[in-house]
Amino acid sequence: MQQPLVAVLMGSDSDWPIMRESAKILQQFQVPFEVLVTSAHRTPERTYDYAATVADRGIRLIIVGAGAAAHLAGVVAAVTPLPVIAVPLEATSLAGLDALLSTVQMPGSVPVAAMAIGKPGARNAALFAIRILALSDVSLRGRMVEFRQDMALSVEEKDRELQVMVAAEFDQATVTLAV
Ligand code: RP5
Repeated sequence: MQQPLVAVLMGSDSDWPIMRESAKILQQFQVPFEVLVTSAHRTPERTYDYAATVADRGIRLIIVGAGAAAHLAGVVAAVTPLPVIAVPLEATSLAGLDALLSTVQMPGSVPVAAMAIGKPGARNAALFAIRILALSDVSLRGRMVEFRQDMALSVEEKDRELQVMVAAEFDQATVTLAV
């Protein structure tokens, strides 16, 4: 088993279907990680103990997903010197806006990097962590370059498919096709 470099924390197991997106990206890039459910409110001592020792165990970055009055990322950032990347999650009738504001409005001197609400945020949290790790890992940087190239190719492929659909549906006296 490899030394985990990234920790993926979440306030509840109900956050896992979204935070799984972070895990999927980390696995895709072969970045070893660990996952943990711990709550700033329901298990404050467990959260403190984890945050106080996580850097000493060789973890380099912490991704934190939480919904509602989302204080987990801020509490962890208050305790650990490691960079904390937060994902606000939709868990109440406020659809994640509550978590976004709780996450992003940190007081000065305690930084938390906040991603978008939900799945895109969970994906981006892992990609952001990978970009940071790639600063000192040439092979990881290579995998990131490849990922970006594949993404660009897939957009071009989708455009080709769209052009075919438009050509089939619309009068070409009216629409100009891009290819
Ligand atoms: C937050 O409360 C968790 O991060 C979760 O998003 C939300 C709801 O938790 P459960 O009531 O589903 O356990 O602390």
